[in-house]
Amino acid sequence: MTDSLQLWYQRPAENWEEALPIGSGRLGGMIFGRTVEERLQLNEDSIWSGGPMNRNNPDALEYLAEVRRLLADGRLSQAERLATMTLSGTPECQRHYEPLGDLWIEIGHEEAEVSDYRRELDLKNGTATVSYQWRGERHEREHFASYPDGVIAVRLSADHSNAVSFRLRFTRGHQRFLDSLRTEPDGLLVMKAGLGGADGINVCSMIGVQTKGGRIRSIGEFLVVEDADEAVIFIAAATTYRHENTEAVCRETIRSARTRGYAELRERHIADYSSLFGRVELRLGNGEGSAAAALPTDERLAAVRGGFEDKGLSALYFQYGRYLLIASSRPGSLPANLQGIWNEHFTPPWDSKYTININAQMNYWPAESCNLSECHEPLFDLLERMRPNGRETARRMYGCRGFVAHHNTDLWGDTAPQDIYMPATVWPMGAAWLCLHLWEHYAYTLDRSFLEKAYETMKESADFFIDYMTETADGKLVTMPSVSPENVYRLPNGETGTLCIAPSMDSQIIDELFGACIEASMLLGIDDDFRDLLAEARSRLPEPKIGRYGQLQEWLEDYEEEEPGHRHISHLFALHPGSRITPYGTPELATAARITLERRLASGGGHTGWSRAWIINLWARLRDSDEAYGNFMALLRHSTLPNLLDNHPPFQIDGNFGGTAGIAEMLLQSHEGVIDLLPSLPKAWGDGSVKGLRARGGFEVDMKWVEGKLSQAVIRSEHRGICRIRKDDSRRLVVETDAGTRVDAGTEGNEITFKISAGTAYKITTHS
Ligand code: FUC
Repeated sequence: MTDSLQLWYQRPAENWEEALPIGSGRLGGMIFGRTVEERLQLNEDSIWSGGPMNRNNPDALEYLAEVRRLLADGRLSQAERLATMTLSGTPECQRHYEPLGDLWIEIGHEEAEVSDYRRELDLKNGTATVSYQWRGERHEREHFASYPDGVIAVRLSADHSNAVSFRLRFTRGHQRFLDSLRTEPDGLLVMKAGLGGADGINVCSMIGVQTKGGRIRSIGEFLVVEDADEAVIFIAAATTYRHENTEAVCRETIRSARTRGYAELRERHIADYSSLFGRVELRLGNGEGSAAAALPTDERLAAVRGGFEDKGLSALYFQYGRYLLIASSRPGSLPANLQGIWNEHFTPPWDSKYTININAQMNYWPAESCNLSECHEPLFDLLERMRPNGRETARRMYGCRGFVAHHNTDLWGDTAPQDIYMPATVWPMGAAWLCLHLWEHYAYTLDRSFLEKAYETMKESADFFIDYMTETADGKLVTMPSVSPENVYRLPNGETGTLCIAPSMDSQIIDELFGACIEASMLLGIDDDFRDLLAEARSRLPEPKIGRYGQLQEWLEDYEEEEPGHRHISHLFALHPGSRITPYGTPELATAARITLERRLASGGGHTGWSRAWIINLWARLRDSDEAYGNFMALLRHSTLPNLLDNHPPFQIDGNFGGTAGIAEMLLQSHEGVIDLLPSLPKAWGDGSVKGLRARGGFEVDMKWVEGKLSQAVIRSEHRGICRIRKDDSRRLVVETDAGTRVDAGTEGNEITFKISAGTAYKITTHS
């Protein structure tokens, strides 16, 4: 049976890019599905090298005025030369993420003797299975990562008795990166490692085996299972980042898992996981994709690369993004990093940490719209850890109040600049952008007590900019120095530079941040004076400008771009994820944004997975369904690995999350205070339905469409209030309660408005 919510393959994974991810937010595993020697590549989210550091550059404040003066005088290269020394972190690099290790299960079933092989990841239950025929026996392995029980569990079984035998070994960097490894007589393997660096983290991991029938022996580094009817492997890990006695924690986790047993753990896992995953359903097309679903996922992807339309794969990709967020970000875990939690490298690309000039934020774009609001929480916890550090950075490096972060952070919430790399390093906007996620969470949930706390954080970020911004001769308030991530401009004399005054993105982020603080303070009925101060400052921010090509300007000046197809599209922040530029509200700016996108794409833009994913969201906001869809296809064709993980290249998870968010954005928008049903529905998705998407204002929305047009929507809210819906064509919208009572809806321009009571479902139908 092939379910449309499965990724499946007919061969074991040859490499990491083909293996399948499972995760509980804190623990992660990549399953290769091999039959001779299985590899489970393991991660724990707090395995990072080294302790917290104070990297604030002690010389920054002394030279800040000089950097500013050089910049204002147009002496760019001198400004940059000084900034590389004074405005970088000391040392330049934050901490990095590392793997837990590998579990090797030596089974010895030679591939030549294996038939009827299937490896699958079931998104409905959050389980991964490998099954095959070997010498007349059916063998199966099932895996899941349990959030409620804090373990990864693997069950090995066969349809014959005494048929389960294997040898098990744990390695960490070929045993170069661990301090002790020992087995205990009752089928337990214990590993300990110090992760290096002053005040560094230590990890303990335990692997516990339980069998039905047969024998378990502990020999040297190995656990040996012989002639069992069934065996279960439980994997626990804990670090000193969270626990003092990691060994006791692991021992208790394994003890409790063994006591409950596999079946109960599995039941608890599925109940927990599906309570999140099951909130949203998406069907694209009329089931005509089911023939494609009978193909293995890698073959489906290859067919799409060849131009085949596979709506089912698009829906699968969407749900996979939701699966990955649940698997890499749960309350209490660290946020999803550049690789989610799945990383096999000891020195991973970009340290597998948090790049906060786009990537970490993109990871959370689907959190609210795709009904996984609680998966957003780890990002807020990280932001709170950044706050005291960012306060220190603001004071020490810039002499400012408030708190600041630059373009990277790590598990300690480090806020000093990262790298000595001018296109990225000097950018004081990371925390401000993250603060907007707090506001988004409130906008979707209307959780007032959350807002009360979040407001203090947002306000402290705003405080920084009140102090950091300087005034230009014509009275504008500008960030200085800063960069437009990570692009380079060219001056008429051929000189190139990055450091600048008020790149467009900065003004746009500050505009949204101040706007959010103003609204929040009004909602909470506090801080009148501060609100006035912000409103005044906000009115003096540089406005978005249209440049010589009709494009939205990336910088305050209409500079030429050194690389017009650059992957970052920072100056379209106000279109997405911001909300200041909209086709209805600011048509000229929306046109300029379109020209910017066209120029980027014509010059080879969208070449990294996340860049392509951002472009999808931007087109969806411009209500251009053809472009949104075309770029989504390009994401599948050019930036997706056989296991459907995003390929920057290399693997980086943001494209998955951005792609999923982009699909939600095509189906439903709510950033203008009005609910927009199917604002950017691709023609290719002619008929379909979706259940459980979320809209700002506390709404949950189901929709059905036929031949590209809405046929019915159902809207629910846990809050009473006013519901505004955009009406996009001449058809009438009729609103009824679920009990069938007609609801009076006012029409104004292209909107209908009606009162909504908490807990009632409202059905909206279209009539010509
Ligand atoms: C930013 C991007 C790169 C990459 C890195 C992790 O620096 O410009 O493309 O995604 O983050």
